Amino acid sequence: MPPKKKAGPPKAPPLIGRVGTSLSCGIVGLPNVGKSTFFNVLTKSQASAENFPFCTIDPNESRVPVPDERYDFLCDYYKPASKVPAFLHVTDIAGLVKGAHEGKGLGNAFLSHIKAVDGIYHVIRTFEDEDITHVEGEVDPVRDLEIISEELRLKDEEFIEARVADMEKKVKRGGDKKSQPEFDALVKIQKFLVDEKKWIRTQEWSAFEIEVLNKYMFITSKPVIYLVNLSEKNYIKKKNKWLGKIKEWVDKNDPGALIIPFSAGFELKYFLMEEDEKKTFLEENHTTTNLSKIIVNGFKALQLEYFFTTGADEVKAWPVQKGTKAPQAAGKIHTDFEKGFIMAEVMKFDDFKELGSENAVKSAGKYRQQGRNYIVEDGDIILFKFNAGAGLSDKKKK
Ligand SMILES: Nc1nc2c(ncn2[C@@H]2O[C@H](COP(=O)(O)OP(=O)(O)O)[C@@H](O)[C@H]2O)c(=O)[nH]1
Ligand SMILES: [Mg+2]
Repeated sequence: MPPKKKAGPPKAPPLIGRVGTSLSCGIVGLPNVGKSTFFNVLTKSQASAENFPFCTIDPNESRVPVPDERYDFLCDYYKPASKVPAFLHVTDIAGLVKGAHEGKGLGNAFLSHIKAVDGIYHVIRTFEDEDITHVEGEVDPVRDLEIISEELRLKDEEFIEARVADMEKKVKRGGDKKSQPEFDALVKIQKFLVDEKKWIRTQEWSAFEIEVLNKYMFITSKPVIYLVNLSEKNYIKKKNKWLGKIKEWVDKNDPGALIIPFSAGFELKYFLMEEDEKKTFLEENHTTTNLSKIIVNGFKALQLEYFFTTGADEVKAWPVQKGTKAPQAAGKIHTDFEKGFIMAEVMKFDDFKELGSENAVKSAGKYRQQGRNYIVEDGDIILFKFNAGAGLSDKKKK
């Protein structure tokens, strides 16, 4: 396991990963820890809560609306004909077992699924239930964390060893000078991953190193959220003997990573209740469902955010990667918007909510015209102005 890191403020995750907005989180863990229960309740409950058609891409793949009070407010305000929230794509990946990296269980197939996702929900089991076998015998989530994390690291190890050996031939013996910088970066990554047994996401990398990392999409470079599956009773009491040990392990090995306790059993029971029953149940138990928190944080972990376009026709959330500039954000709506970009007229959601209307925001001088270098902020309400002819010809139309 990676040795202890010096304590310090958690670092912002580096921008490692695929570019795009249809990024997905995969649910990973040992068998029988509650992954599928969680996946099913997540996709079904969000589908009904948002009154949005349940969208199945594949039995193990789905997309769930990202809950957001700002979006709800805008929908209430405009009562638009069409409403489109932001979505998080989620994949239920079948259980990994010890030795998966060398093909145990259905090993390699599962690992290729993990390679295909951009973020990981690592589910660990703390609930006891004699009827539900634990592959390792008894319940011990810290041991399980070690097993899964090590399988994932070993898969990266196997990959990088092969890649370094291959490039060594080209660079050292074949005289391929052009590949030297990439080779050097890979050797550095290899030392970190193989010799120090650390995960790529726990280190800061240079821009060039990130470029190399993004060429290969290592599993340990993906952000992880730890989901602790508690029994219903423990979840309601917010108590379980493993919680402290899990936090200790995560702080030591994956500093800054988020741990979210939940209960798949509780969420399932809650989902199956009648609407009026739900409210009383939560009140009586002084508790709440944790699914929204899990979705919102999964979306954030992928370095995604969104801006809104609003009106009587449509209220829509448009996912963009953090740090996206106005013309590229406009390009999400239509490529012509980017090509012919003139400006972005931006209202902050809080101003809109506080002042009550677009006109009031304008009168208060808070409706801003922003240029090409404006970096879009999460929750911005934007109207793009663009030159409609710019996309059609190279010459600028009047
Ligand atoms: N007691 C209890 N059982 C659970 C809980 N979550 C899942 N299970 C049960 O554990 C078994 C395995 O769950 P499943 O979601 O299929 O696990 P997976 O193999 O990780 O996908 C099923 O019988 C579930 O009903 C929980 O929070 N409490
Ligand atoms: Mg399953």
